[in-house]
Amino acid sequence: MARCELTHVARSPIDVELARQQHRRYADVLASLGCRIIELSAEPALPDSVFVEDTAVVLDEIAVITRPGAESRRLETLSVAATLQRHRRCVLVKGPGTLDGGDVLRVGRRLFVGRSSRSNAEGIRQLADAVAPHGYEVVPVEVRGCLHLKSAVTQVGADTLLINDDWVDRATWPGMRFIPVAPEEPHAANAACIGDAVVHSASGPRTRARLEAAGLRVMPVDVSEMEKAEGAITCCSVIFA
Ligand code: CIR
Repeated sequence: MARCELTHVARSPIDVELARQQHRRYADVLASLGCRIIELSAEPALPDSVFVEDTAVVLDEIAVITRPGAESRRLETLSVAATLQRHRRCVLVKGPGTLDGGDVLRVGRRLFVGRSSRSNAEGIRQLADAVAPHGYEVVPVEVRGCLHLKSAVTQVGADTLLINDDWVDRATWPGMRFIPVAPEEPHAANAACIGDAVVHSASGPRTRARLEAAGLRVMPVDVSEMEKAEGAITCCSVIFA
């Protein structure tokens, strides 16, 4: 993890043993919410491989295996594809396309995709081609100042998005309700919605208070070591039915 990719975050020492404990606790929280955990083997040669979200976009109908924008991360898709092909028909993003799963926010039958330093127009086009036959529309979204679209916005309720307004424009989602992150917690817009629970980072207590004030049930999880690697809550899993 010490050799992880970093784009908007300064490098600081990562306690790998603590990261392991946090990861175990994260998996336990998902399991407590009814998820069946499929755990992949560690990839010691791939420093960002804990962030499996970036390697695949899984829908009910198919899985799109990405081609991560960071070259150091391309081999991560092999083990993920080998596992996912037991659950879905897999379609691969091919070069020169690049796509990171962290850029893909699904809201109903729409996939909003961040045009980031990791996901390019060709990758987004290939995703759109793969999902169109299944009735999904792909909507490219401009993001600024953060790594991925889901660093800036995630879904926390049927009609509610958690958002950092500095990084993405809420006009992209007309008709949705918004909960803005607390100003002192810019990284707190990343959350995973599982059933009626919102899994959220323990590093965002003020934002958590806003979620709770909106009537949401929040499960805080400490992912401090993943955050030093510019990862967050959604990055550490690929959640599918
Ligand atoms: C990277 O820069 O690719 C990793 N250090 C962090 C990836 C985080 N993934 C995510 O937000 N989906």
